Amino acid sequence: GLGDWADVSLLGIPLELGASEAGSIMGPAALRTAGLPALLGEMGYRVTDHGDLAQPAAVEPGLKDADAKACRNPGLIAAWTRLIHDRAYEMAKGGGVPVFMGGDHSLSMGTVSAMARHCRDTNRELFVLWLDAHADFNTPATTPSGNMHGMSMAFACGEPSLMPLLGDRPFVPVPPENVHIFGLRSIDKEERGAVRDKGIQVVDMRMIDQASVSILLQGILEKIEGRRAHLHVSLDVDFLDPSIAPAVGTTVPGGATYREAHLIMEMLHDSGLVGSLDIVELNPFLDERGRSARLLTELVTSLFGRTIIDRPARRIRVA
Ligand code: 5AB
Ligand code: MN
Ligand code: MN
Ligand code: MN
Repeated sequence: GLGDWADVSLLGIPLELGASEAGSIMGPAALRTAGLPALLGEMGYRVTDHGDLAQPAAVEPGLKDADAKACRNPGLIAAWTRLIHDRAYEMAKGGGVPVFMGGDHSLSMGTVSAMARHCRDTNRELFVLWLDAHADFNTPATTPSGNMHGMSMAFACGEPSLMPLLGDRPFVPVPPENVHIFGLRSIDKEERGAVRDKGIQVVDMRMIDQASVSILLQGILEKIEGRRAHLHVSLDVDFLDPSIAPAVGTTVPGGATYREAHLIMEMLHDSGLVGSLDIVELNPFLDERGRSARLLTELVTSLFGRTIIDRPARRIRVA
């Protein structure tokens, strides 16, 4: 986990083809402008910035005709998914903590499948914390929009109709019971049924209001602690309340507050369980003077152990 790992590998993934609103192609540049690599370096991490992936040429996605028609940009998303998977898998093998700077959330098809494959190689259990207003559990058959950033969690859990996107790479699904969606407040009718039937773990905003992020996240971390586990955190900007993070094309009111978001990152750091991170859906074209990019950068520094005052790196028990 993060506690022991002094190396951080950054990769920019300027991808916006999975969303309908253009602009998240600029996400990696905004995170660099906000100082993410430099701040991690100042904190004492050895940071390797692998730069940005270059847009690949479209491939034959291998989906059934009706499914390909229901999706936007399937040939390009398939090409990106394979490229991202290959790079993410190499980064995981190289050691250190990979941080993927998006880019829209369809990039997680590549990153999560790569972490699952790496975990199988290294005999670890993969857990995923999906910090998002949405479940991203649509399929080509259920999508209301055709946007593939709304399908990435379904893909990672092994949705058969989406499997061909990975081409000839070995596909390792994430067990749905290891997936924790946190912050949910917008879900489509058929996603709701799929999430329930698969046994995906969900903390919705109403639970957060009633029980607090602290108690709910602690419950998740306690389930993972003490196992040979790798926790992949996928942070969608729309998890945050739009008043603090306006730079996202899919805002939903009633998101996490500034302190809730920091507390989550601080607790994740103290857990020592985090092995990789996606920062997705940042759309700098919609930002206000860089404030969302700056907030995300701050949140990442909290995840990497920045504290308000010096404190021993351990969990503060609540109950
Ligand atoms: B995001 C919606 N469920 O499928 C769909 O931002 C929204 O990565 C998906 O969470 C939002 O189009 C995808 C309506
Ligand atoms: Mn998402
Ligand atoms: Mn979302
Ligand atoms: Mn979004």
